[in-house]
Amino acid sequence: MNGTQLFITVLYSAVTLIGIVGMLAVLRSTRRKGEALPESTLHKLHRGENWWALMALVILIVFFVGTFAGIPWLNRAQADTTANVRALQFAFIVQPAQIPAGTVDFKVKSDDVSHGFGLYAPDGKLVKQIQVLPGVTSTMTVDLDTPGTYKILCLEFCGYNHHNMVGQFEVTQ
Ligand SMILES: [Cu+2]
Repeated sequence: MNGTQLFITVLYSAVTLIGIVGMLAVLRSTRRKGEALPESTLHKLHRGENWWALMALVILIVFFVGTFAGIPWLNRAQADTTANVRALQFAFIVQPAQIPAGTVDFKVKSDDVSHGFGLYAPDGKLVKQIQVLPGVTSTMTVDLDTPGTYKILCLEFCGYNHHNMVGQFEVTQ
C-alpha cells in the first residue's frame, strides 16, 4: 500500500465513522420523552428500532469484513511484463507486440481524447477494461496465461471512426 492508498483508506474509514455517528445521532433524536402514545407501545417501538439498527450495523460489518481482503491493491500480483499502450484516434499501439504468458502491467496513455481500453481474450471474452484520459497514465494488471491473439477495442465513443479502433498483441508461451 503506497501513501495515496493509505490516505484514501484512512479518509474512507473516517468518513464511514462520521456516517455511523450521524446515524446514531438521528436514532437518538427520534426518541424524545413525553409522546402521546402509551408507554408500553413506545417501549415496543423503541425495541423494534434498536433491532433494525443493530441488524443494519451487523450487515454493514459483515460486508466490510468479508470484502476488505478482496480489494485488488492489497494483494496485487508482481507483474512479469510491462506493456506500454498508446491510444489514439483510431488505434491502439502495444509495445511490445509479443508478450510472454504471465502477469502483465498495462500502462496506457492517450494522444488525444478519452478512450475506453477493453481487453479481449482470444476466445472473444472481455478480460478487463479501463478508462483512458488524455494527460494521465492509466494502469491495469492482469494475468494472461492463455497464449493467443488478444484484442483491444475502444469502449468509449471517441470520434467518427471509433468502431474501427482496434489493437492487438500476441501472448506467447
Ligand atoms: Cu474510441
